Amino acid sequence: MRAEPPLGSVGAPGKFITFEGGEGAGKSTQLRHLHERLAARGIETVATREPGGSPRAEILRDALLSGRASPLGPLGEAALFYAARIDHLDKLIKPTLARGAWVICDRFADSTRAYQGASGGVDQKSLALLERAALLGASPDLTIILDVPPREGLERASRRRSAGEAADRFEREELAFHEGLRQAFLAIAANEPARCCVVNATLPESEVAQAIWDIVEARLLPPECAYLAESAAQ
Ligand code: T5A
Repeated sequence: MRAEPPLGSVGAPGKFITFEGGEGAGKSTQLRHLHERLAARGIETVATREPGGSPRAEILRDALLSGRASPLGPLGEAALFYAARIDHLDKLIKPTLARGAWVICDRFADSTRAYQGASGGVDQKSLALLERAALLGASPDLTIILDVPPREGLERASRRRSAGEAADRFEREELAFHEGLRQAFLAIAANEPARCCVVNATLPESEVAQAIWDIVEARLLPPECAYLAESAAQ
């Protein structure tokens, strides 16, 4: 049986931060910036991603992003994203938080809500059941939602791909699918303001990084903690 302690603010000493948004919003780029800033503060941090993040979840990532799982339909794919997430939580996220390190993760459950739910058409009730069974109350302490118009994000993602590399199964969806995603992420942020912050990701990379750092400092690093971390880093 899986252990039940909730993550983040209620259950574990470490902090759990997720990055969400559409294709090419800059999540991986900003994850790297935040990792560096936290390290400079002396905070041990593990950077990870979804789908994936543990060896078994990486196998499912391959099936999901290649499109081999798409004949299962959006509900079947959602179940696979959750199968991967259960392993990722059990093998990496929960043990890391439990020993007091922080976890920063490129995508998490909000992506399933947006991609398979709002844009993929899986009904909210089925997704909520999957989420409840798999997460057992676990939730990020903070979710940064990087907001960028889908056309711009898709152009960035396509520029970044090396010549000859194909778009993945979700990048190949129509623009309307990506517009729906953007609205879904904004709706999640509006519904859960205590957990989510929207950042304008059309700004230059360094400005986005600074905006994220300001949020992390204000929400997760109380002044006395920032002082201690600064002393430890010297
Ligand atoms: N998925 C995932 C689901 O459907 N359900 C789920 O439950 C989960 C977890 C994962 C796919 O799986 C789907 C969603 C996705 O389609 P992925 O390969 O992990 O796919 O890729 P994504 O998460 O979609 O991320 P991307 O690779 O598209 O982009 P990022 O990480 O958001 O962007 P990044 O940092 O790589 O930047 C893209 C380019 O833009 C530049 C960068 O240098 C890079 O070239 N850039 C900027 N340019 C201008 N201004 C800025 N501010 C910039 N920031 C970055």
